[in-house]
Amino acid sequence: MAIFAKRVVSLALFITALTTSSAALAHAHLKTHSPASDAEVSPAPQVITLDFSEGIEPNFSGIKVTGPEQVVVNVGKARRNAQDEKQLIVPVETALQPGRYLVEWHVVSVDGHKTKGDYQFTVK
Ligand SMILES: [Cu+2]
Repeated sequence: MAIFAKRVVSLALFITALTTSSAALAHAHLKTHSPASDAEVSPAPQVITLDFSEGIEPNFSGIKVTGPEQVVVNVGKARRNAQDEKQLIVPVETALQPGRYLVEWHVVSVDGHKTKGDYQFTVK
């Protein structure tokens, strides 16, 4: 009987997890980006592109890029790919010197929810 009760509880937890994760799918999660996480790239990228799971609002979305010695990189205004509302494109306005870079992103998806995260890449 106790085993049966445990199974009922774990089934309930499983269903809760499924429901929660499908609700979370409505937010814009970062799927892929260029340069990729922990990539070593050469030449230095002139744009940074981020692909999300949902459409995003470019006016409320953007990135901050920090380079070696905590120097903040000048980036242009984030825009959305005209053909793909899930892709954010950010021009890099200075030539990146070799070193490791931190990209901190924040977006608002078309449903109004905010998400954020960060990753790093290296310029060789
Ligand atoms: Cu959402």
